[in-house]
Amino acid sequence: MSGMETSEGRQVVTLEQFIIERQADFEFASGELSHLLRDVGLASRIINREVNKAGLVDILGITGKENVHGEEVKKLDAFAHQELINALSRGGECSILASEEHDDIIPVTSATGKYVVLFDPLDGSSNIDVNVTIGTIFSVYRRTNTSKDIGDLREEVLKPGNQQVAAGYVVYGSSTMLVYTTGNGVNGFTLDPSIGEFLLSHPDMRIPERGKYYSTNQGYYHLFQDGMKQFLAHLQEEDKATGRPYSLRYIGTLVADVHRTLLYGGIFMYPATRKAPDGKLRLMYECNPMAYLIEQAGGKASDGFGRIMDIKPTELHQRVPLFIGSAGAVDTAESFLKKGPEFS
Ligand code: P6P
Repeated sequence: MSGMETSEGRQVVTLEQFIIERQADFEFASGELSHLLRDVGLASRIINREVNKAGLVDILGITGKENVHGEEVKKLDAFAHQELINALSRGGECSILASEEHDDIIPVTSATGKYVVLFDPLDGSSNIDVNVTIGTIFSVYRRTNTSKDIGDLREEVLKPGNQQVAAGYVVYGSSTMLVYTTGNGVNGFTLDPSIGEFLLSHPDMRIPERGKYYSTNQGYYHLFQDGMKQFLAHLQEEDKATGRPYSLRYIGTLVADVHRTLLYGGIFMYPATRKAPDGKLRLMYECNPMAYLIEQAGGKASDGFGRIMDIKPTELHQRVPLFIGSAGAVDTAESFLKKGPEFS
């Protein structure tokens, strides 16, 4: 992989260089997906700029609007949503968009692009005001028809995750990283703010076979299925041979919790509860893209009973339970859930 030489003589590879040089790996290597990924990279740099100065200008606080789920939309959410719409519409590679912040699909009328992009523009926005890591998640499908009929357009969006052609996230934390896959492994790029470029910092990311962290909101323990309670007890038992007990880490931003799981191994869980039998996380623009990334890095993603990416979607904003991380841990979680699916 050729790169740019810095003044200190170091070879660095920018996101753009990497995308172009890896283009041949991609089945539909025609350049459009490369342009699309660059469009996402541009939008995320603009969002990053606003996230970093959010505490300094009056962009915090509530817009007074609610999103389709009745949740207050903070200004940064709305800004990130609009930036992604602008970048992806202008880029011309996408003809259909969908966002957590918009109730229906968004046909890009001007473009005849071959791609569909679904995104959560600012995941974890409830953490914005306390300066905790937040993120952007995106999922890319290739169009299979050229119809402009809204019914057909909806069909183009509601595809199982196993038909994704690309997926990724941006994590706005102590540094800003973009992590993505096009089906040939996972690569991570760290933003160098001094030059405004994402530089290859984590080539060929692989999730550890086993980690030492589990991640879930224990506050809902009393609402969990019996099998989930038994799995947590299993993780907390002392057993050096299987690296137990695990430690609990929970940030409350999916992107941050899954990013840590990708780097350190272990398991993240947002399970069903008695009050929310489908869990909280969205299949199309949270669970599917994260599942694609983690599977490409050697891990697994399940709804507790089966593979996330095999779920046939019925609604754009549908929720599913999520168990994602090191393959062994996800398999063990499934074995407990299957023995104890009931809430008692
Ligand atoms: P809870 C953030 O609001 C989010 O959508 C995900 O990023 C995160 O994993 C989850 O909700 C946290 O939910 O119920 O634990 O606050």
